[in-house]
Amino acid sequence: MKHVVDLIKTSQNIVLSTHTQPDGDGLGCQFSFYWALKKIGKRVRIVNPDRLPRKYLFLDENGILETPNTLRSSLEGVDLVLIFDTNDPELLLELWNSFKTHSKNICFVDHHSALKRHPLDPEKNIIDVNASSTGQIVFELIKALRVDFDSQIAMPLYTSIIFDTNYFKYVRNSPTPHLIAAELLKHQIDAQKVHRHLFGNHSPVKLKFLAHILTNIDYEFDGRLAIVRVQKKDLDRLGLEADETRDIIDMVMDIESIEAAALFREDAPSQFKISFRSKGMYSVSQLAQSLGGGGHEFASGTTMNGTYVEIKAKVLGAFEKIFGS
Ligand SMILES: [Mn+2]
Repeated sequence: MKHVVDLIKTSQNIVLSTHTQPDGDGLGCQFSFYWALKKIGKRVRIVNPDRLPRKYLFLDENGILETPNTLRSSLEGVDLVLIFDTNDPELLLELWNSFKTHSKNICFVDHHSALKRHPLDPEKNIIDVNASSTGQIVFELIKALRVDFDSQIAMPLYTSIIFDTNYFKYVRNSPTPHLIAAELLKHQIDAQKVHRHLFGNHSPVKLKFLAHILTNIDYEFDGRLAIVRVQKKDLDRLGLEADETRDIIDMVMDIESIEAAALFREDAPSQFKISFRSKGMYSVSQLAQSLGGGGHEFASGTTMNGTYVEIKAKVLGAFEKIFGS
């Protein structure tokens, strides 16, 4: 952490970014760190590959976030880019090239397994696979910078922790997420509001959509693997964002009899984002990497091109290695 802390201290123009199709963890880290860096006089920008999904608008009441289409000024002269919640440059899309061209330094701050296809210098980046959220690492980073927490800094970070632990469901048997959340709650956060935005914002249409998806789950390997398919035509017909599908796989994982799940989301014709979850008996990190993606031991994903039938066959082939023996 020391290298990154020193870099932050000596940098004046800092850009904060996160992966495409952003989630509550990466976004929470960005907004928290934005206000922390502002407090110590840095010039900070939040620049992401994608705009904010609807449910996260509450984090950006000031309209700070920029995307490649809405840049307020060029990215020239940036001293440091900090990238939260991924260590995969491909997930920055075309922004990665802009950052490489314009920034003196780029550091990843993340809790996903380091990728074999993009090795990182562990001295110059912060990768902690034991952290339950990237927010947990950012909490330590803010403390190391000796910035005092206030509600503006604490609320987004609380969002990170609540989101990535799914309300403390995935705490990796560590007291740390609870301890950090308790620390953050001392700073006048409207926790109920955060919970409502993250988990209580379904529309009637979304519930209808869920009913359809959950009715059509496929089971493979004697019911040990659940397969969920989300078709673009259904999202389009109902006017739902892709982000609205993010919580489905966690609902499916609540089925007691399954050991793992895969969700296929069609983002464009013949282009799928596939999410993998495991209850802990089998790792899905290597499985995702073998299919061109990455992630955590028990929560990972990839994107693949081809028809649903072709891609499903490839994914089942990869699961065969886990379940087949
Ligand atoms: Mn995360």
